[in-house]
Amino acid sequence: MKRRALIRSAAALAPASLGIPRFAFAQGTYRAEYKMSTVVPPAFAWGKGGEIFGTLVRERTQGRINIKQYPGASLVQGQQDREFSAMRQGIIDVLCGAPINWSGTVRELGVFTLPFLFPDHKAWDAVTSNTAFMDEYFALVRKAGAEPLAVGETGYRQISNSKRPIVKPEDLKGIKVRVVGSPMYGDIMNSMGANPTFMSWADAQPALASGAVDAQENPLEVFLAAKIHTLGQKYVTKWNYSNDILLFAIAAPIWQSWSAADQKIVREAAQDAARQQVQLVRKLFDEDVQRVGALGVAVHVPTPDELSGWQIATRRTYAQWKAQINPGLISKAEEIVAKVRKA
Ligand code: X2X
Repeated sequence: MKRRALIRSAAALAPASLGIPRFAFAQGTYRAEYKMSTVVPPAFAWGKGGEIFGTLVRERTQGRINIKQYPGASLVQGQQDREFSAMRQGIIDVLCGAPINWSGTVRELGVFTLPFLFPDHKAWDAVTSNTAFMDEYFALVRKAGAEPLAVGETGYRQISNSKRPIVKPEDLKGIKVRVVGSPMYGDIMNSMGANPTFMSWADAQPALASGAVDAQENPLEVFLAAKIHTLGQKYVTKWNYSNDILLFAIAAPIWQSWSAADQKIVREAAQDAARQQVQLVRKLFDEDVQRVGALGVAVHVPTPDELSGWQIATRRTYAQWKAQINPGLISKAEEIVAKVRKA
């Protein structure tokens, strides 16, 4: 037998017959577990996306890569705004999260969350599937220390509150609203007349229950899965003001420790998981007015005129944050959106 053929047949036989660990054929040393952080558990489309990803990777690598999900951002004690820096410190290996939560660490990744940037899913899809745009965005993720694999969708964020229907900006006056630790969301709420307060998701629920805050904003799939109506939230306005991506990414040193073949498997698994996750979010989006309404919550769907009222109220904040986040890339997103609007 020729030497090359010998090696090939030895390699084919090795794992089973010689008891050589499967990872011996990979590039680096593989860990027994890779830690993935998600803010919410698999009962939510977001957490489900993470779960699907982990399962697909485990199946397709025959267990070589074992991604374990830690929901509730428990690897950072619920402080979701620490996820990205914890990833850089080696505490988190796998991200399945919303860049809005990382705005204190990597502000330039927050290009998707500007108020009313994406009027509808068609616009959102046009930007997130634009190769040139996403290449540029992914280069920023790489520069920040992670290998980006795929984007899912966290979902359009809607406001809910315990006080009154929110139809026009004046209605938000004096309403204390919990927002995630993003100064941009704070500014948006201020510009709409509300009184924002920053809080982690873990702290938000008791604060709503006790009445320490009057309002919150989240995709309605989160409202439903977390049963926010049981926390005194009686009014919802479906104003579709912000829709972040759900970024699937791997800490750079971990990514580099995997073989090229495994990298390919993991990337494809993330893309498949993201596709399924987006489908889940969209299905819930289509049903949410009816499902939230069925809980006895008053859901207001703004008219186009009411929507432009909100947009006007946030225009200055939009411009300020566009300048601070990434004006070049955001201009490109605006151009893509303008093009599909005309089409
Ligand atoms: O905390 C929230 O509101 C949540 C779950 O939507 C995020 O992590 C951004």
